Amino acid sequence: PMRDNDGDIVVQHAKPQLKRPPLFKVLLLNDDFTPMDFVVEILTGFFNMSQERATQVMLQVHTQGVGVCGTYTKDVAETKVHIVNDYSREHHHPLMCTMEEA
Ligand code: TYC
Repeated sequence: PMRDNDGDIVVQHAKPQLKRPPLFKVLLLNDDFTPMDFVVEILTGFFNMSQERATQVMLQVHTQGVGVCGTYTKDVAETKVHIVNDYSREHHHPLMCTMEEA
């Protein structure tokens, strides 16, 4: 057992990990070149959206400049951002995906 300077026994309390992890919004940014169909394909393929929801979100990004694809833990959000950006570059589209703390 550990003792302090006076020789008293010190009980070290481990802090229980009860707190929810910080969440991150994955965002799509508008540009003038990426085809609307390609953005809808991204949203259905990587963010589990229906065709209808994906079309709504795509149009929201198109008109407002930015839109939320989903909210995830940091690791999952980072992975989604990388997968989307890699996929867009492979298809020679400038589509930008990023993230911010919710
Ligand atoms: N603005 C694009 C166009 O007119 C469509 C678009 C929507 C691009 C959403 C990117 O994240 C985006 N073809």
